[in-house]
Amino acid sequence: MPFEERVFSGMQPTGSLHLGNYLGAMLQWIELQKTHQCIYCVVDMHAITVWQEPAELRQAIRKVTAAYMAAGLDPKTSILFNQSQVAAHAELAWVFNCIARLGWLNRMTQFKEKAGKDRENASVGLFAYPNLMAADILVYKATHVPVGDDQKQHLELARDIAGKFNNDYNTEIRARGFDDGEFFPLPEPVITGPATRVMSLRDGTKKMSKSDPSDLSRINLTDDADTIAKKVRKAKTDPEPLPSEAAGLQGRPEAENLIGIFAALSGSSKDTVLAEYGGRQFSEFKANLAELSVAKLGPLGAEINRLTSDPAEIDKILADGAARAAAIAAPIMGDVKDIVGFIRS
Ligand code: AQP
Repeated sequence: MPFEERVFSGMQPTGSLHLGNYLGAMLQWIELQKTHQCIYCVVDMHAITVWQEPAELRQAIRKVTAAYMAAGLDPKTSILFNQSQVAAHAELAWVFNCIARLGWLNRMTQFKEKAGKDRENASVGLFAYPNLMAADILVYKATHVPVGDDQKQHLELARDIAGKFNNDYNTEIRARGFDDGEFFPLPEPVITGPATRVMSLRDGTKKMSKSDPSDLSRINLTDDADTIAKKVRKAKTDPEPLPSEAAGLQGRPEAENLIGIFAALSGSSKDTVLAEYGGRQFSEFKANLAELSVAKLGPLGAEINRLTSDPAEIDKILADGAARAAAIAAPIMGDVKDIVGFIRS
């Protein structure tokens, strides 16, 4: 039986959301809302895989929730909640810890990057993070996952886990009436936005990230107009004028990144932007990029600040979303328990 199409995605409340999160994932989330049942989560359990100050984490959960809504997520149409309120995520993650193989996780490049040289000191949670991510998706039998390019490998792992579960427990799955033996769908990444990989403003070879120690490397969604303009002005470039065609961006990662950001924010293509700015200096281009960024992100930041000024309302929205999410997850988790051989009341 084909699976009903369902969308799941999430972001970590590990700091301020930035332009990469917005262009790489959130714009697609908002679009998919028009055509699909969508479940959007603030993944606070993922956040604590590295140390978070509890008081800051609480604020960050609310701020990320506000950012989702400011970007256009409608908590009545879609389900919006924070992960730790739905226990089924942790329950299924444990089952998946027993399905996934160490060798699979050892290949995850994000763990290598985040653990760095001090691997022995990384939390077990950071290593097992992709298993929890697979559980986040599959506990709702979600079929589509809109993410930025950096999450591709984790999505492949989620597909491997779903496939191995379907295979290992095939007899039990069929015995419970899933005649084709497919209990979990193999979730598909949706990596389609205007800028699936936004790079750091300080280094065009590194992705823009919340955890980059340099605030100048990213545009936060709540930066004020002066800060946005300053960051664009200070963005690293090279000494050449801009090329007229995309081929001329080869080997110029900073130029390519800024052109990509301009194209995404203006809803046009890199070719169109280059046709206009080819042969011109970065200073002129940057002035226009700063103006465009402020025009697009200024209202978003103001709305995030307005929404976060009412934490009780945000908490109410999260609790309502968690109850709706838990209702979808409960029967699926119940089936999983039966399939693996647990006894439940
Ligand atoms: N630079 C980026 N370009 C495009 N998409 C991006 N995403 C993140 N950075 C970029 C997408 O945003 C979603 C949420 O990401 P996350 O918060 O769960 O974690 P992350 O990918 O690890 O993001 P950061 O900013 O790099 O956070 P830290 O520094 O805390 O790890 C995902 O869909 C991601 O692809």
